[in-house]
Amino acid sequence: MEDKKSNLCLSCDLSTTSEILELADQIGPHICLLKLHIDIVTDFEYSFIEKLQHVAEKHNFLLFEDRKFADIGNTVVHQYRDGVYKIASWAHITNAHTLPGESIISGLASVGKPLDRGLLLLAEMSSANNLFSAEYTSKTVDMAYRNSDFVFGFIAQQHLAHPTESKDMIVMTPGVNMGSSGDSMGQVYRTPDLVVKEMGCDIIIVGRGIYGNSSASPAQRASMFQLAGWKSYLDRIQP
Ligand code: 6AU
Repeated sequence: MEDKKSNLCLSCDLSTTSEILELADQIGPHICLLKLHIDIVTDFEYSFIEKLQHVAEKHNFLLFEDRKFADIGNTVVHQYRDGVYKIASWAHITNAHTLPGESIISGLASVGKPLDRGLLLLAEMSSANNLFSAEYTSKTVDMAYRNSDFVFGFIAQQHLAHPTESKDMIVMTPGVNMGSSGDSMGQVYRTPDLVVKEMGCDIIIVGRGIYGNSSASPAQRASMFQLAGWKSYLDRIQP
């Protein structure tokens, strides 16, 4: 983030490997992180991962697989490590729901920690009328701090503090756009300024705001989000 003056994560929800690689290369200079849903890629082959890693190294960003694990420990071990995608072998960061309880974290940690990976917990969501409650969020925060050798932050809509721990965790926030308040399927958008400066979030996750319908190019849009996100961040930490 510091090196690139960017707290922008591209949510690269495209379904072919060529589109992803092209967008990653165009947007690469503006982002600190690229988030994928690898299971929506229609022409996946493992060689794609090597190509993506090459682009990530070229532009100095990390890879985040938005897998939202949500099963028992033993099952998530396999989902994270095995199968076609071998997520743990390439994704620096992944995320999980805490609904199944803390064993989901120990399962994922058994695979991810030896590989120096990190986990985000879903503590809140951006979608309208979701079932997250203040109690669920606060229990998720507790779980994160109990497992802070592997969990380093949250997917959430605001800064989340622990009642007694002073160390901060990172908050990555989806549902960010400019000039749109949502989509027709329940997504709710807020601006970079609102989420970073007012709500205390650290990283903005932006998908269609960058590559959706617009007269500006994705690189121009990404540059706009990078500048807006970073300015809001600096305004917050050095007012
Ligand atoms: O900017 P968008 O609306 O095109 O894309 C938002 C991205 C999608 C969602 O799967 C994801 O962010 N997301 C998440 C994540 C990152 O876990 C949680 C959430 O609450 N809302 C949300 O949109 O790839």
